[in-house]
Amino acid sequence: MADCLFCKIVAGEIPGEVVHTTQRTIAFRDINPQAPLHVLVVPRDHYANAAELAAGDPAASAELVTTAAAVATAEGYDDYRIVFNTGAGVGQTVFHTHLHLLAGRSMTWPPG
Ligand code: IU
Repeated sequence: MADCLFCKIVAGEIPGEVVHTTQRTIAFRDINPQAPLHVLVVPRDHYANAAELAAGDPAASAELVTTAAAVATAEGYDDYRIVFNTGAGVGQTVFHTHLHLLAGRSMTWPPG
């Protein structure tokens, strides 16, 4: 998608600090980390949100989660939070599906 920031990171057209890649996903550090570990896992193909990805490419949807788990393990974290924001009303700002992986600090529930 021409104007999608995360499509451009996937394509290598703009830099991202990539920590892990798989056939269907790439994982890179969030530019504004909210925890000691804050990585975004995105599908290589463009889908606007998690539900559209799950409907359109279930294998990639599952691979987001397995990739996040692999990154958490590689970075030494057993406990982590994974989050999909869906819609501007709950804070989604980039409309290319991305799974937030957060770890390394205590977290409250419910989230703010
Ligand atoms: P959100 O769920 O759509 O709000 O998450 C978007 C994330 O993308 C957010 O945490 C930003 O800090 C992050 N991000 C980034 O890592 N690199 C960028 O160039 C931009 C946003 I713009």
